[in-house]
Amino acid sequence: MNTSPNFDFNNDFPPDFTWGVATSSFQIEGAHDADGKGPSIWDTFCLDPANIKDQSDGTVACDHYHRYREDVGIMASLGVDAYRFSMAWARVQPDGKGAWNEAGFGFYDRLLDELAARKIRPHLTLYHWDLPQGLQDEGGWLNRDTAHRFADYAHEVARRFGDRIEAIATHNEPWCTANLGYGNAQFAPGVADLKQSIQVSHHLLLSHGLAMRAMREVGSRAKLGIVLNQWTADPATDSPEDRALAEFEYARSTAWFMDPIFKGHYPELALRGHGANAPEVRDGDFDIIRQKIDFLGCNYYFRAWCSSATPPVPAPAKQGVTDMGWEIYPQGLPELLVKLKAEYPELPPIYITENGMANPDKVADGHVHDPQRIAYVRSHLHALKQAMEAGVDVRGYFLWSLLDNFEWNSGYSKRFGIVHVDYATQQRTLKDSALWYREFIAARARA
Ligand code: IFM
Repeated sequence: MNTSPNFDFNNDFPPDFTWGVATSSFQIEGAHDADGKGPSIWDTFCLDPANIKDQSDGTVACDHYHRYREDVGIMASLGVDAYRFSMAWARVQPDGKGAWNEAGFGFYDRLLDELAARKIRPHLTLYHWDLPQGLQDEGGWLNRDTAHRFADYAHEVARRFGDRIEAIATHNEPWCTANLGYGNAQFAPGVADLKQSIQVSHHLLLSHGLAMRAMREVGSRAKLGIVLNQWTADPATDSPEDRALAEFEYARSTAWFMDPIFKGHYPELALRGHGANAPEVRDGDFDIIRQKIDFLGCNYYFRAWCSSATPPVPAPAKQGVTDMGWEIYPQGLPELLVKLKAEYPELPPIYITENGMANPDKVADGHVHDPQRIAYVRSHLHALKQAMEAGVDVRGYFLWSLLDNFEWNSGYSKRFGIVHVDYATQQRTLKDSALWYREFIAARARA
């Protein structure tokens, strides 16, 4: 596949295809204690400088809480149809249970008004990793009760805003919450315990099902679903060991979250592999988890490359790696989507809710030249088109991310935005990729 920024590629996606950009609350909002907001586990995690590569935190981030009008204006100038963002639970319910914070809801109310005024359709994620610290103090996601608190929160948000939002996702990438938050301590709350991480994944899925039920009760017009980070897993060699590793990797990641939602059980291979670390599942849990969803959000960045050798055989990375060190592998996207379609007959319409790359971008003479990102996005859109031509029902694409932002344990050292942010001045500069995306959207096929 040609990945040069200039290879010929027209926007001949369906005319009603949704083009968007994505962000999340903790990564851009800042205003960490404004207007009654409670602390989240990421506020706490950042207090230990050893946790974040550049010792930074989210107290100011992109100051989007105060600059949301400017940021929505940028989106409007790009011509996007939709904006995917998340709500900071601790902003609207400081302790994660009990009293609601009207001032916190006020921010999202104003943001929704601004989006409506610009005709940008909101896609909300309820949970993008910033659990209220108050709930963490009671055991966080390891405590089954947190799933019920999440359902209360989902119900309240749907009741207040459901008719003004196009789509609500319960979770963003629960794999990360479980595996990075509880498996290897790279993310908040910083626990490294395999058994706990697997139990947490079950509580996250349970909370998804409970929240779906709670939001359905409200009966708002928002479409309801979940956002998963997903990948295929390729063996590095043909050896039985590498093949077994790849099968297990797929089962314990992509299938681990898909099977309960669409089949009502965990994948057998992963359960066997987890052995004594398998989660405690109560009677009726899978009935709760297996709710019909209106859409699946798929975040795609890379494939898993599975090598049992020491040292491991590196991924071929024929198209290079991003600034995160992630292999650029657009072909994995259609491979993944076609596989999902074959494996899950009840698969609902899909949105690519995240895709993009980190790049060491710099402003020079008021410009940011990021041909690598343009090539990345183009090649992934080209690949996405192949999946659609193969019959996968994909309705939209959200570029990660609108703005450079707080990249979790990498702090501000990694830039994913199509808009550059100078953190000292909060100056926003459209990168070449933003200008390209604007032209690409504008050239969409007319009906
Ligand atoms: O920045 C993250 C985002 O919060 C979740 N998906 C992956 C992105 C890049 O790492």
